[in-house]
Amino acid sequence: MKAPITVSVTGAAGQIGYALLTRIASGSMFGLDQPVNLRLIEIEPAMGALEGTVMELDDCAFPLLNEIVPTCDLNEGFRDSNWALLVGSVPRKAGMERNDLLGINGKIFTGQGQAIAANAASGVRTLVVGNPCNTNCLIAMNNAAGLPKDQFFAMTRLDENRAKSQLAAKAGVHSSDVTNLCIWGNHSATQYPDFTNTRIKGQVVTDVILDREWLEGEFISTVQQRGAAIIKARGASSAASAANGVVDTVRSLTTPTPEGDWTSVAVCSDGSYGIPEGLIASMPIRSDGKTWEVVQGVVLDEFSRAKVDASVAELASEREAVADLIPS
Ligand code: NAX
Repeated sequence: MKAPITVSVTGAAGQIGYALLTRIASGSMFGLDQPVNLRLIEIEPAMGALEGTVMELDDCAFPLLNEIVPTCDLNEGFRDSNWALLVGSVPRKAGMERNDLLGINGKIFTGQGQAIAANAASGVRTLVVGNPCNTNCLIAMNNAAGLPKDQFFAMTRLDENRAKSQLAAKAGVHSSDVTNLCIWGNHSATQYPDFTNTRIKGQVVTDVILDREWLEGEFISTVQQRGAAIIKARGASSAASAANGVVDTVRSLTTPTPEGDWTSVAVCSDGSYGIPEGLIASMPIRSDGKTWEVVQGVVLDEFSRAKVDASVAELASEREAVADLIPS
């Protein structure tokens, strides 16, 4: 049996946490031969609810689940962590401006970044899900002194999966037939699901779906607004699909990317594609199972370039709004 891997999850008593923890503990994330320790982090008022989640995990009697530590202490929560999944954050409330939300959540991620740097295992990788996830990741990364920037990620995989599913439905194929789909930029309503480089059964999408007006209009807005549509239909925001996006992201970073394909994850920009260095922006990534690289040479036509630039401009303005939380 392999030695257990330690996974810290913040917001563990929330609805994504509820859907995510069973996926991790059952082996979906790290494989059916990999035992896991779970360090579950919540704020004090949610510790009672977390206790209930822990009871349910106990009652699953998962063969791979080695240990569960529920805590509201960040040092304990990130101790020896190999993966830090930062799901918890404060939701936007009525009357709250986007910049207020950036500030409130930003403060959470300074402390978490510091605690990860101080307590986690060497080589810890951090994936931020809690919104605004790109900028929260930027703050955590910049407050995690000494940790390499290429080990911080923010999630856009749910958006990628949503986009694949929309294209597959339009083309009458299975979503697994859709490859090379990149979400560019911010996990927000400005994100750009790039259909121009996407392939369906190896063919460029624009040769399969001839309705360019649909691709440029309804397709993009459906993906951008999918979260809101789910809230309207379900009365609650996406949880199972979000948890699935977390599982897919971690698997994509820990297993080799299929030949010729790529996946979407927001990473610290090295300046590729003219995206300012240091921003946490979503772009096409390939992994060898251990390290990752930005796929180079993806051609952005005029339409795509304008969409990418708009989303990146939003990221730059978010960075300005939280400048006081980023140590120089
Ligand atoms: P919930 O409100 O159900 O759960 C959030 C949990 O986080 C709560 O239990 C709360 O007590 C906890 N929390 C708050 N502050 C915390 C802190 N400082 N430390 C530890 N825990 C803390 O939200 P849920 O539906 O689970 O969503 C979680 C986050 O994911 C939200 O920010 C949401 O916007 C974001 N999402 C991100 C997505 C993405 O693709 N990147 C998609 C889904 C989701 O919308």
